[in-house]
Amino acid sequence: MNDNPRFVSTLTRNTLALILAGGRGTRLKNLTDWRAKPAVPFGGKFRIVDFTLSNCVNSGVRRIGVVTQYKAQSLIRHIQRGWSFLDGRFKEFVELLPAQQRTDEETWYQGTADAVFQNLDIIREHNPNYVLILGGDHIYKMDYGRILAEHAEKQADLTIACLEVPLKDASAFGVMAVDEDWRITGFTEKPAHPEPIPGKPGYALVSMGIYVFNAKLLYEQLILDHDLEDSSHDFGKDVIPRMVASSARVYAHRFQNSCVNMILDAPYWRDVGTVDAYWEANINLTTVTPDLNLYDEDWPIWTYQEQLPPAKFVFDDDHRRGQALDSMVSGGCIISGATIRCSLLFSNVQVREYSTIEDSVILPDVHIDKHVRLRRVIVEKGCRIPENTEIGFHPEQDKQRFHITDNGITLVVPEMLNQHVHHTR
Ligand code: ADQ
Ligand code: ADP
Repeated sequence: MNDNPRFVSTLTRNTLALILAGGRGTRLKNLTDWRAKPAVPFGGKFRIVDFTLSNCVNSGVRRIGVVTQYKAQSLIRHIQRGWSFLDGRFKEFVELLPAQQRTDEETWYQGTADAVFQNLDIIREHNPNYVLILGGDHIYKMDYGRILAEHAEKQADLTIACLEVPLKDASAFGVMAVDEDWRITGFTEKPAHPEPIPGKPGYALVSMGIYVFNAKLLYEQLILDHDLEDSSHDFGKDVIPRMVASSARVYAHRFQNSCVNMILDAPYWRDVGTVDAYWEANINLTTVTPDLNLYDEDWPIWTYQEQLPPAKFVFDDDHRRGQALDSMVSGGCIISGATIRCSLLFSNVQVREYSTIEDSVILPDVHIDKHVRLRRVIVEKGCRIPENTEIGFHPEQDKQRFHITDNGITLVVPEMLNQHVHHTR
């Protein structure tokens, strides 16, 4: 390890992070009808992108650009409200980089490399030594100082964060081969038949879509790529395989959690990109020992939150108890004579008497009337669930109105209830 005591902080201070937050996230179905995937609420009070942003801030990488594209309004508003605390006097900022503004062409960003290329002049103005490119779609805690340190020590041109996944899942990722020094010797984006790790059959080494580039080399590579007619202008498909095939020094960095206590907090990196994965990751937080520790004081997850009163649990007129068991209930909620089990309630959810909610994820500003039963349901922001509704008990009937996944999770959005919500928050 380099013996300069300021080694890591010098690296993080000289880094510009770019969060690619333009992905559409179609597999989240109606949850991304009105917002980009990074803006989808997660964990009771956060948005998905808050995890990547918090990783940056907690790592000391505090010059951050967020590249937006698809349905960005909700994301932009969230970032403006929640992430303007960084202080320009310390050269810290979160800057929004919307598509369509920096180009003469009438096109939006093409691939991920194009999204960065189109912001090249802005990146250059900040004059970083390193550019850290991140997706805005994953839930994880990672200290980017470690990957930067490894990058600098190995004198790499590009370092890619990686982890091992079961071979059967590997086709969804960029799959790499490395030598004994972790230098990448092969890289294929989403191969149909991924190669296993030598000596570890059943597993492949995959890219997390997290890249550290030496800034000058990144500029060269993007300009080169932009001029190539047969390029789809994507990091995974074009830029990385080309650099690996050339003599560039491309290294892999093994992902480790930011957390000190590795036993309690095993490495966690989740794509909550499908309705089932989204439900599972949210519900997992309500368990006694969730896979993701949100109580880690050394690694707080920052967000925007409204000032709301604490959750309230009251008896109804018939002396029925309002209660929540094995659940998380956010601020502004009122549970009156209803029972909540194994569920996650975001803010400002009201549940009235004789209702029961089980194994469900309820997004903000939902009102649930009397005698409602919900099981294995995700309810979108702003829904009003009328008296006597049952969802999750009669699949054939539910299928007519709602979206049901292969695992039997029902997604309910206002349009499916014939409601048009006026969003004021
Ligand atoms: P994917 O996630 O499939 O694979 P992609 O769809 O390009 O790649 O998305 C990467 C990130 O960029 C996402 O956060 C997405 O929201 C965002 N994004 C996509 N297009 C964008 C655009 N035009 N403008 C702004 N943002 C955009 C990538 C790598 C794989 C790697 C996986 C890990 O290509 O090699 O294994 O990530 O999840
Ligand atoms: P978020 O909760 O993610 O911040 P909002 O629900 O506030 O997002 O909506 C983001 C944008 O999409 C707003 O412009 C809002 O008016 C619009 N929108 C959201 N949901 C609906 C809907 N069901 N019908 C019509 N417009 C909607």
